[in-house]
Amino acid sequence: MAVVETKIEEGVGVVTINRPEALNAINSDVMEGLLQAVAAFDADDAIGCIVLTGAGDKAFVAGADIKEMASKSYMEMYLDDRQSGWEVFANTRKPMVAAVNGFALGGGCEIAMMCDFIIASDKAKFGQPEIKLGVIPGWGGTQRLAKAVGKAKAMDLILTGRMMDAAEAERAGLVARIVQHENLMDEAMAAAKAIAGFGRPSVMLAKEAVNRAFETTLAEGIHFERRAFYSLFATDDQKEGMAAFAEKRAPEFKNR
Ligand code: DAK
Repeated sequence: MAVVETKIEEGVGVVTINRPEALNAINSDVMEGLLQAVAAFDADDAIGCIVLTGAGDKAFVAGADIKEMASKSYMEMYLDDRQSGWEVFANTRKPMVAAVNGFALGGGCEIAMMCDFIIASDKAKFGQPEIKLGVIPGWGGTQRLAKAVGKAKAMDLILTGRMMDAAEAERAGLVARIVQHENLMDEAMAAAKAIAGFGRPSVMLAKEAVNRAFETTLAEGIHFERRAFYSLFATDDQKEGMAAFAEKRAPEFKNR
């Protein structure tokens, strides 16, 4: 069995991190497989949405592999070029949904936050426990967690290393929705299939526009949104979507 498994279902690319015996901790093999799988789905015209999850009942990802990392030197870490792959991962054009089925700790929480939104099982647990290992988050946790939950809770979690459960994560705005553990993949797939069924240009521009909110001023963001909105009137999908509404039928988007 590969440490990263993929399958395609109705326009959704599913990526499963499959190392349950180590709570899906990210070692070199997992990292390479994961980055490669997501990049391939992002480039695939047949894919409209990506779902990322962890194998087994216990963990989404319990972090980077501590045992693999433990003896590394500064230079080995610094010269490891593969880390730039996370920039690509965090900037996919297709939406990416994290289906968090258990522990999402350290790098696991950071990977979930690189996705566009998180659907969590009621058994999920989130945290940035790196402080307990003598380090700090390194895949964007200090930045994305602070933006997601605000300074107070980000400081609490990062400085104490404590975990929060799914309910607290939802209250804090980290999680989009909580579902019963048994229904997690059905719910995540239903959301992803709905997204994959919409017109690709509007989906990708919607994602781009929301992400703008985190990068720029309100006035610039609104300006960007308006121009993106106008541009969609150059697509066949806009004509089809609005005609289908008026004709009381389901639209057939062509991603054009
Ligand atoms: N790494 C390696 N193995 C792990 C692991 C991890 N992160 N988490 C769990 N495992 C392994 C355990 O060692 C154990 O293996 P065996 O002993 O059976 O061989 C197996 O998974 C089951 O775990 P436990 O026996 O510990 O299970 P429990 O239910 O008792 O505890 C736990 C569950 C999630 C509370 C516990 O496993 C735990 O605390 N895990 C570590 C969580 C953690 O500290 N995560 C943060 C890791 S640091 C970088 C940027 C970022 C990063 C790295 C590099 N660069 C820019 C280069 C990220 C760093 C991190 O994520």
